[in-house]
Amino acid sequence: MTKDRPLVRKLLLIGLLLFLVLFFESCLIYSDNNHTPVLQYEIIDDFPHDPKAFTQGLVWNEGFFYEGTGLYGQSSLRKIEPKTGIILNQRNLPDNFFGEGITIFKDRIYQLTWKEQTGFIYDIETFQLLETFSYDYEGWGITHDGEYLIISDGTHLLRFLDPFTLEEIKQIEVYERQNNVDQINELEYIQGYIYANIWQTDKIAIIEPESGKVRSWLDLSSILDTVDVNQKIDVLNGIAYDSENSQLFVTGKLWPKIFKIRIIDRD
Ligand SMILES: [Ca+2]
Repeated sequence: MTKDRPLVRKLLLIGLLLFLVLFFESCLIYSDNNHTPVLQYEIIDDFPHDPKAFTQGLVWNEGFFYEGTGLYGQSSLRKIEPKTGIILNQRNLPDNFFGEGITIFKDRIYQLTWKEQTGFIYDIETFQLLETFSYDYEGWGITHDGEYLIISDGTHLLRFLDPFTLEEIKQIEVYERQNNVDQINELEYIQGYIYANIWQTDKIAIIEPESGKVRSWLDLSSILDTVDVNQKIDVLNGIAYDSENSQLFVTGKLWPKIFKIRIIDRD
């Protein structure tokens, strides 16, 4: 019996070590699962942006930026030449409408308004108003996934609408771990994910459209450090994507530049 004791001790020690290794490993996996990755980016290029444009919607379509601007008395829809920033076409909203997000679906431009519960649909070539529609929530951002319009209302909800009947098909709740992510603003659907500005932050959430889970973040808080800013600026807002050339563009309200960026470490 006494001869066996060192062996028992050895076995117990090995068992304890094994337990500790497995315990700490599981802790590491647990903490990794709890961590939402923050992606790095680099600036590829920049383009002029009207520093008076209170950007509420930004889209790329066939070589041009389309922008929706806000504020009462200053809201507009614009087509812009990227290199020069020249406004090629502009339609102003009536003074009592605060323009919000825009998206382009099958040659029709959809534009939301903030508290007016009214959406406008225009012809992409002429900017002629084709249709108006109404909704019973605040209009913030809009994009589409090729099938449905996707709309944010400043909460953590994203609503999916039929682009023809404007009927609401479903909603998803956006969350990170157990917490809702609200103040969801300008949107862009990019390669199967919804990219969303979060109001009053310099962050973009990258959201899984089925579950609403934020799978990663893009932190753009230092992107304006590269530019001399002499005038008042507001928050990051405006994401556009050139799907043909896989190019991502971002800007902000009253920002003097639109940046073309590349995400470095996609997870
Ligand atoms: Ca957009």
